Formats: sequence, structure tokens, C-alpha cells
Amino acid sequence: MLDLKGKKALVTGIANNKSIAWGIAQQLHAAGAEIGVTYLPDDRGRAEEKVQKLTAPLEPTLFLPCNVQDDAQMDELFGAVKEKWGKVDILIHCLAFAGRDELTGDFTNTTRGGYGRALDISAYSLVHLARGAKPLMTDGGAIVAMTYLGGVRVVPNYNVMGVAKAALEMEVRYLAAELGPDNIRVNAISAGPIRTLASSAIGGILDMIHHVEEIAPLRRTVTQTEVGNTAAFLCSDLSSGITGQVTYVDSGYNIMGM
Ligand code: 0WE
Repeated sequence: MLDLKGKKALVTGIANNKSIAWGIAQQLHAAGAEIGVTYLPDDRGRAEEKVQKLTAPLEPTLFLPCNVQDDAQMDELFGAVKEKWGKVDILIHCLAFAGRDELTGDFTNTTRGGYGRALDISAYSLVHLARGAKPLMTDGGAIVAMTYLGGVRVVPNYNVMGVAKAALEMEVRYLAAELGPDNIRVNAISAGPIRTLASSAIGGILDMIHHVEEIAPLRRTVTQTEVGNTAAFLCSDLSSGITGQVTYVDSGYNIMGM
């Protein structure tokens, strides 16, 4: 049975009710996990209020700001987790960002700054969060990160995000190798395209979704709930022998050659 009772799960990347991280948080909670939520603070406190309202039904026992580009805030985050929880069992990484200019047009136009920012926020952040979580995962643990097919194959316009996801997938393997002896498992979920706040900002996302509906074996896109259920599995003892893997939750799209 899938059972996360007694497990403490820190979930990053919830922005609104369409967020993949929100789908994951709900399924972890449904499986009995205690939830901690991080949000990306803005100067008006709007994001904090929005995420707090959204996640209130899950009764999070931690609610903390997490801007992965702010080292002091990251130190405070893990300090607060240690103080309030004493340990962590589950870490969910659902963070990515590339500038709008980087997600359209020629890949050769990627600037050094845009490249650095995308890789920092989308890929280095997993290393940073894993380093913070490692000493707190005293009973073993599970780390799950989100990735996308564009990190393995060329998807038009995904550009520098594809490079970031390639880095993230390799990080999952290096982290799995390092943390395995401490019974910390590290895996990624490669989701098919889903309509979220982030993806709706991308030109042509609807065409991509229609393409998946025509080509994918299941002839449909996947939902945040389906990603959440796979995350719950990867965080549970049901997957105790699985680490360093990328699990596709994409209606089977990735197996098709034509
Ligand atoms: O990883 C992603 C998107 C993540 C993302 C989204 C945005 C939109 C707003 C990262 N940075 C930004 N920056 C913004 O300013 N996906 C897997 C969704 C996605 O993004 C694409 C896709 C798909 C699918 C971009 C181009 C082509 C396909």
C-alpha cells in the first residue's frame, strides 16, 4: 500500500492551482504525508498570500520563502526546517526559469547571462537543495525533480531549458550515486506538456498539446494529479529499489518515432 504517514515532505515550486507542484503536494498529502511548502517571494507579498491560501487545506506545518538564487534565504530555509521539523523525508524540486527571450527563436542567440540564469535556477538549485536536505534525511529519504523530454531530444524553442534539463537529469544520477549509501533515493519525472501558468506563457503550447493528443499512445495529455501520483510512488516504500531514474509520465509520447 502506498503510505506516506509520518513522512515530512518539503514541496518547492507551488505558484498557483495549476502548478505541477500543487498536484504533487495534494497527492503526497492524500497519502498521509506532513507537508511543508516553499514559495518564491515577491516584494509585495502577493505570492506568499496566494500560495498560503491555496495550500491551507493541506495544513502545512512549514511555510517558508525559497528564492534559490538567494544563498542567505536557502541557509535560513534549512535552518528553519531543522529547527521546526528536525528532519526531512521527502524533497520535491519543481523549479525552473529561463528568460522569455531564451525560449523562442534561435538557440545560438542564447546569451551568457540567460544561459547562466536558466542553469542556475533550473539545475544548480537541485544540487543546492540536495546538499541542504542531505544532513536532515536521517532516516533515508526521497528526492524527486521534474524534467522534460526537451532535455534529451530537440523540442523547438525549449532551447536553453533543454540544456538545463539535461544537466538536471545528470545531476539526478550523480546525486543518486552519492546519496544511495544513506538510503536517500533521487529520481526525476519527465512529464508531457501540461497547461500551467509557466507553460501558458509559451507560444504554441496549445499546438504541442494537440500534437500529443494525436500521437501519444494514450491519445491525451497527462494531468497534475497523474504526475502527483507518480511522485507519491517514487517517495514511498513501494519504489524502495528505484533510484537515479527518469520516469516518463507523458501518455507514452516518448516511445514514438513517427
Ligand atoms: O520546463 C518547462 C517550462 C519552464 C519554464 C517556463 C517559462 C515560461 C515563462 C521556464 N521558464 C519560463 N520563463 C518564462 O518567462 N516546460 C516543460 C514547459 C514547456 O516550455 C516550453 C515547452 C514546454 C513543453 C518552451 C518551449 C517549447 C516547449
